[in-house]
Amino acid sequence: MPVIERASIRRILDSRGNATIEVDLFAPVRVRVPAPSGASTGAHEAQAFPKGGADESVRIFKEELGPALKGRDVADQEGLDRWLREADGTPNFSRIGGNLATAISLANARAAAAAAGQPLYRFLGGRSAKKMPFPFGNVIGGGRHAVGGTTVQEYLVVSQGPTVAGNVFANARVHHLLKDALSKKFPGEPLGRGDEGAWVAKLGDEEALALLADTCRAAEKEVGFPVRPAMDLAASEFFRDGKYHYKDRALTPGEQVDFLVRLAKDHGVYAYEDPLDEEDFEGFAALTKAIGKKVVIIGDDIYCTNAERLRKGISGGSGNAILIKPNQIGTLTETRATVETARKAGWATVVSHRSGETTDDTIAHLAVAFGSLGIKTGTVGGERTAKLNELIRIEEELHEGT
Ligand code: 2PG
Ligand code: MG
Repeated sequence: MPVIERASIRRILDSRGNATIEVDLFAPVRVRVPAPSGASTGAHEAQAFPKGGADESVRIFKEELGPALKGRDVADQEGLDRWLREADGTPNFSRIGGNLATAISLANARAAAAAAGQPLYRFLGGRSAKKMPFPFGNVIGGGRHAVGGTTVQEYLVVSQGPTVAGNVFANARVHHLLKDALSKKFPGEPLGRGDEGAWVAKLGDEEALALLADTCRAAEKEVGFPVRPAMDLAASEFFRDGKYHYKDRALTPGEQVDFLVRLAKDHGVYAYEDPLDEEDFEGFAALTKAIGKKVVIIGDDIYCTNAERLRKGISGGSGNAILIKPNQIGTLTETRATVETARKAGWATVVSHRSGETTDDTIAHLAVAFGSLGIKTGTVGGERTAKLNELIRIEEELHEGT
């Protein structure tokens, strides 16, 4: 395979207006991969940027990593990823920044796929990459992604029809229907949108779920296939002094499990992400024991795409699915190892965007390559539709058998 002839970097905007970085590799064809950033970050995830921010990552790349990339064979992904770890020298990429490592690592995969003349999903997933993920679309939000919204970070719609194109449009239909429902509920009041394009309104947490569940039922009647509600609670963000603090109540971990069991039953919840604090492996296990046969229980902040933490979760039954965000761990090789650990244990994977995104579409390819159950990447907004539209194109390509 070809070698990297040249590498460059620049500081660009993410969707929140913050600085992030973007890496170009020339091998010899140019590939380009930027990196996104989270707001509700897990305590155990890679540090996105070193002290000094994106500027410091740019400096390190220009002075150190960029020149050293020259001459590397793009076929050696694992060697590159090991080298990135060594070059960083910290457990959480705090010296060079997890975003820099992720952008270099994924750009190399893009370069190798280009050299092989294959789309990335096929290059990484082989011939068996043909299952399309269900899109998980954020439609009502709060938490750290919005001001004045729900305590729960995300209320999502998961459409489950036969095609990804149909599901993407069904999710968008729910977003539209919710606009109508919310304008009717709060006549004349302004209606906002959060970082991921979800509606932000003065709703209680169960009220938001009930409204979403009703709207999903209405959409389901129109489209004729299952359209289900889901939630990313990002519960660590409102867990303080041993309790989960909602606007109208504070719940102990045991009460939180009972509350979520009841909500799932009353509103037909399809999936819960981060339903409990990121250190509460027992709470995750109790909830999974209670409803894990019917509900997808996804760990995000608790696992941080980290195979070691996931193994602990698997051995204790703390969930049945894991959220996969490459920049939580920093390299493609480690991301793949985590996906493989999940697969062997029979856990589902959901590949995810970050709240501060770019128009990059790499995660659409990863979700197909990994054979993931889902992809969480919003419903509307250019940086979200970049991934959703790429899924539609991939599906078309798979149909044509190219
Ligand atoms: C999450 C993500 C994406 P952030 O919690 O799952 O929705 O948010 O990128 O802010 O961590
Ligand atoms: Mg999350």
